[in-house]
Amino acid sequence: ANKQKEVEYAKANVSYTKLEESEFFPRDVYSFKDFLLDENRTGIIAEFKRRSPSKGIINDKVKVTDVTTAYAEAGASALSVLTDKQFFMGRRSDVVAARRVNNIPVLRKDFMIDEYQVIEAKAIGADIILLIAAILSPAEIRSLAALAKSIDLNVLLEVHNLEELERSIDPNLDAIGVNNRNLADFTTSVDTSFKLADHIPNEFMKISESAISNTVVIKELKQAGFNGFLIGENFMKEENPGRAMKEFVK
Ligand code: IGP
Repeated sequence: ANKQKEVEYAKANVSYTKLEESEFFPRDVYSFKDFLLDENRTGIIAEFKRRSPSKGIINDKVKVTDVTTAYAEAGASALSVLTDKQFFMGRRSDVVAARRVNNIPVLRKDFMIDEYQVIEAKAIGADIILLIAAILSPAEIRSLAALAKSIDLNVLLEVHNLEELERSIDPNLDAIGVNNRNLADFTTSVDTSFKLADHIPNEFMKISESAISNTVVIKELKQAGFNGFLIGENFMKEENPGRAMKEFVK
């Protein structure tokens, strides 16, 4: 068993070394918090998402570089780019492409479950990783968040309810996102955010995720203490998502 562990570690080290040789690995990451609190930006984390499990194809006609640069121009505080292939038609090269043409934080939106993905996130040019409380144990969250911090990445924890929030809180997190979409049945309710707002300790940035489709809700979420608003479908469902965001924030 020991021998096998050694082989595993040797393999892992080889591939980690490769990741660390990426041109993006040594760069200074953008601070998620600074961009969320920047008065000249909107607080919107604008998402590039071709498809979703609940809606099927949303938009597979647009280019990640066109959309993300338009989002940034419209005042996005950060970009969210899906890399999950199976459910969201995402690719790691979408993050690379978004990174090359933008100078705001990029979130690698995926189901992170191991160390490799965290190191890979930095290697492909992401500044923020997502840890989903519903699929990770508190010990996993603690160790993945510590690893992310050790290579300067920002960490966004996603929760759906109070129980997930309380068991997952960790000092290495930067932001806590309340997902308004119930992953079990895909129903959405922004009330999930309003209910949890006051339970999120103030040292963390507060993000509301999913099903945000108008600026009145954003105003109310701001009043409830939220600093960030993750919006995907509402923009991506349009032929020109970047223009849709420009209209939205006008
Ligand atoms: C965006 P919407 O309803 O605006 O398209 O939602 C985002 O919150 C959603 O894509 C999301 C997601 C996730 C996707 C939230 N958490 C975890 C994949 C994995």
